[in-house]
Amino acid sequence: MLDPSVLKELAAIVGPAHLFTGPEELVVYSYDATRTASLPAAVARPATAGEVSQILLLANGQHFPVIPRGAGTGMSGGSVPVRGGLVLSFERMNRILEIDERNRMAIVEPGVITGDLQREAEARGLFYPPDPASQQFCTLGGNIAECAGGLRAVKYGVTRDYVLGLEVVLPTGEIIKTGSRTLKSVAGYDLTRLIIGSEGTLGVVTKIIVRLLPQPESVETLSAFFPDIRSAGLAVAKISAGPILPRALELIDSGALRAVETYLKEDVSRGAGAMVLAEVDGSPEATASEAGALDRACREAGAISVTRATDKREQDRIWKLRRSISPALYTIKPRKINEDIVVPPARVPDILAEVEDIAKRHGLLIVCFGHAGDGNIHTNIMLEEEERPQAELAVKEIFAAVLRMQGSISGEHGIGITKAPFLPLEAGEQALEAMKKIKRAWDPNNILNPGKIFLDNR
Ligand code: 2HG
Ligand code: ZN
Repeated sequence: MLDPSVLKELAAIVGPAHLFTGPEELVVYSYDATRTASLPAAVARPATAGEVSQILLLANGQHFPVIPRGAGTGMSGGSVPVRGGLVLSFERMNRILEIDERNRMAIVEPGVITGDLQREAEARGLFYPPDPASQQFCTLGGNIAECAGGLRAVKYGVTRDYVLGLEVVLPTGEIIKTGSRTLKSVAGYDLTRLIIGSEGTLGVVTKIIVRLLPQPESVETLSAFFPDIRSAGLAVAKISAGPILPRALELIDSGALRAVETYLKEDVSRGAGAMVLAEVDGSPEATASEAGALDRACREAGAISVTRATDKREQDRIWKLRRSISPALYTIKPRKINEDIVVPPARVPDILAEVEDIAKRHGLLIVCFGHAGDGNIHTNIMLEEEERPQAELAVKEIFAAVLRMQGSISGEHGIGITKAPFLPLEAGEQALEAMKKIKRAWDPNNILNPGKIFLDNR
């Protein structure tokens, strides 16, 4: 609940048309892609950094939670208002302010849809590489909060590799700038990187400077089908250890293949046991020769068939299939616990074998797919509600195996609420305390997105 006098002040800051308190509106802003929901007391849609600053000053004085929210496509509960309070939604701060072609940079507001920036860049012969599977719906502000990755991360890196600077409103209301409009800068602590991936717990991003690359001249996509996940894993390991760095290297197991085929009503795999998708880019000569080498590597690992596509429409069809897996999995069972574990790339076959073993021992269906080229596997435990206890045991065992292999419990979805109980296992007590100290220093009243990352930040 927010005090009526607070609601009045909020309405005065953003304008009454941009403050919502009606039950239907609150429901819309209560959940993310984890399908976990918790109602906020109100939703505000600010239009400027100045308005965000006034809101945070008010929240800091009155001690109510503020939860920044992009498009709600997050996969760890990062934008779910678990302690009520005020959701800050950025639908009105959705402008691409500038594309600086000469310096290959763009200045955007946090509510810009990632796919819109990609299209605008492309129209100018430029390229914004980070491509989370939800790129047509998610926002750059949300991508920064969780340090989103995507399919091209294996070659091009993740969101943090493209952000040069930010405008951020601190929980205590100050508006600061981090980084600069340059490709390099070592002027003081790297606050840009501290904010990226901090899941909206340290500051509210109101402006973003990103780096763009030249659009690659040519792109070639390979789809390879395998009899089983082992041979597909072997192909990934072979390619990862070889001299070619594909811009995407994805693995899809049989469960994910069947789900997406049902969802899209298309028989793409003709009963294959696994699929590997790879993409290379560069000059036409280089892509042709690299695609040829990857084709051979897949066949040597046991591929049943390999097809190559240079046609954009065919490539879009293939990637649509891949990007549809996450929602398609709900055709198998009503619930999913999706993890985004990441291991050193050479351990991909080992972690796949471990997960298969864990699934067998607990009698669970665990679907594996994703960014195998950079070691990031989406392990989705598909379940009926009554299977939850076994699923929770399986999660613990999967994380233990990942940490034994010197991996990480989250490659790109963040800790949020779903992984908060497990962060201490990976970070260790002292590093966790160092993180909490930062949180306490920046947000002394714990108003910004409380209940995320840490189970308790005192
Ligand atoms: C993807 O790569 C997303 O498709 C979603 O990160 C993954 O649902 C998932 O597990
Ligand atoms: Zn992913």
